[in-house]
Amino acid sequence: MKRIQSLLIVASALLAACSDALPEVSTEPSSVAFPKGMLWGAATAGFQVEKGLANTDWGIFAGLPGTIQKSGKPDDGPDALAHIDEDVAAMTGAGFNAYRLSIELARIYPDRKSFDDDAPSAEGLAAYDALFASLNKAKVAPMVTLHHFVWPSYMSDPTKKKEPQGWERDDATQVFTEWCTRMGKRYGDRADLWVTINEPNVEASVGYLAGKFAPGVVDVERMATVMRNQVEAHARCFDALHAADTTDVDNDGKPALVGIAQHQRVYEPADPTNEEDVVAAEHSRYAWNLWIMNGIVRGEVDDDFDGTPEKTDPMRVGRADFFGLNYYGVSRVAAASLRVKYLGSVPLQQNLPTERPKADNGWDIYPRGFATVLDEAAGYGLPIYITENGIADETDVNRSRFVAEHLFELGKAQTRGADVRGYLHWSLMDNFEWAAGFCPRFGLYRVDYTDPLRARTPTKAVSLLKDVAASNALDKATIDALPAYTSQPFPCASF
Ligand code: IFM
Repeated sequence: MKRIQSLLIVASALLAACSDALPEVSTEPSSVAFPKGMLWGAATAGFQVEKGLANTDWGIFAGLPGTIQKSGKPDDGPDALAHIDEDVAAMTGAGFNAYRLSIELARIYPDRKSFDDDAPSAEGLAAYDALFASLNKAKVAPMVTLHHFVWPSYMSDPTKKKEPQGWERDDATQVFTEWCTRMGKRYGDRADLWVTINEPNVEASVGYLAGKFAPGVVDVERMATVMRNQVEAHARCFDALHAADTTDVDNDGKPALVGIAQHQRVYEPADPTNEEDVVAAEHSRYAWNLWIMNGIVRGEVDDDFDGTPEKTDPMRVGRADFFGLNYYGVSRVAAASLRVKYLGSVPLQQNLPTERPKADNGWDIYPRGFATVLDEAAGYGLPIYITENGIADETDVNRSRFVAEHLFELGKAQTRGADVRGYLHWSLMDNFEWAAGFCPRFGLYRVDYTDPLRARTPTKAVSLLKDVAASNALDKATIDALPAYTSQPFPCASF
């Protein structure tokens, strides 16, 4: 059985490699159309765009020597909570009807006592109330993320990394579930779309294996514990939100839709003719793209990541109303590379030896890979929201083509059966890109960090997205008229 699987893998990898080498196929449609009611918008995360979150693990981590490229300080970013109306006007100016944001636990409950007593910060609540009010007034639907990489320092402290942190802690699931209940009750009358955890796979692997994200741990056992606990915490948060949020904001008969935002990549073998590389790439795909979704959709418990679940947990079955898909590109896997328990080989994504153009952080620009992960996601039979897709492009030479080509793949995937309901570009504006500091500029709106007012300027992709959102369609001719990609020297770090 295993042998047949390997042969199939080799065959499909060869086919994929060949199709990559082929010129654009002539059966390409001349245009794609998107479904009525499609959500168009952009995404951000609290810590990346707000100020004043020093009381978090990332606040501490960013102050440690050598953690952030060019020692960037999170507070020097776009200061979004001081620019709410301006940013919401930027959204409506781009024709958007949706915005993905995160609410920071540390802003609402700055210390452990305030959390335990359920004594939220009035200032913290007022800030998010104002954001929701502005969005609701502008008829921009919020999609709310409840955990985007960041814990309050009373839950995770990178200066004490020998102790269990964040999701490793015994009380993490209980704290997170309580957080979900409280936010569902408070903001359920303003939001119907919820993301429990952003990119659990990235938080676990980069924070607990690569050591490049808070809390800066390098330990595969701890990484595996984090992932197991994230699945359980997501399932409990799913139930808590459904119990707490019973207001149907848009009157569609569904008070709350709850999902997770997965960072999906294409995992390709370093050498597609080498069976070991093919098997290693397939295992990476399983560990990073499928393991969590299998856990929360089918209830699979595969604690040793070997691809054969030990059991099914009924309390985790069906805990996703949608698949939140973040797509940026491709990773390569070589069987001979660093081998790690549970994961096998460690995939690489920066400066790959390929002909593909590169973004400023050295990631391959690979719109065809979007088709691969969309088809993979469609296999779960859930509605799909693109919760992130974007490019680091300081000089604004590649973003428009990047957006257009990805949207074209999205349109084609829909005709193959992917039920995509929304596209939220990463990001609305330039922001703090974690360990890479302010180097990568992912913003649709460029932020002038030298300006005390942090002026925002639209990049060229804004008008392109606006046209697509207005017509709910995209012509191939529009893409053909755009300049070809330019690979820049990539000065920015990557995870
Ligand atoms: O900036 C991040 C975001 O926080 C999570 N997804 C990937 C983005 C770009 O690296």
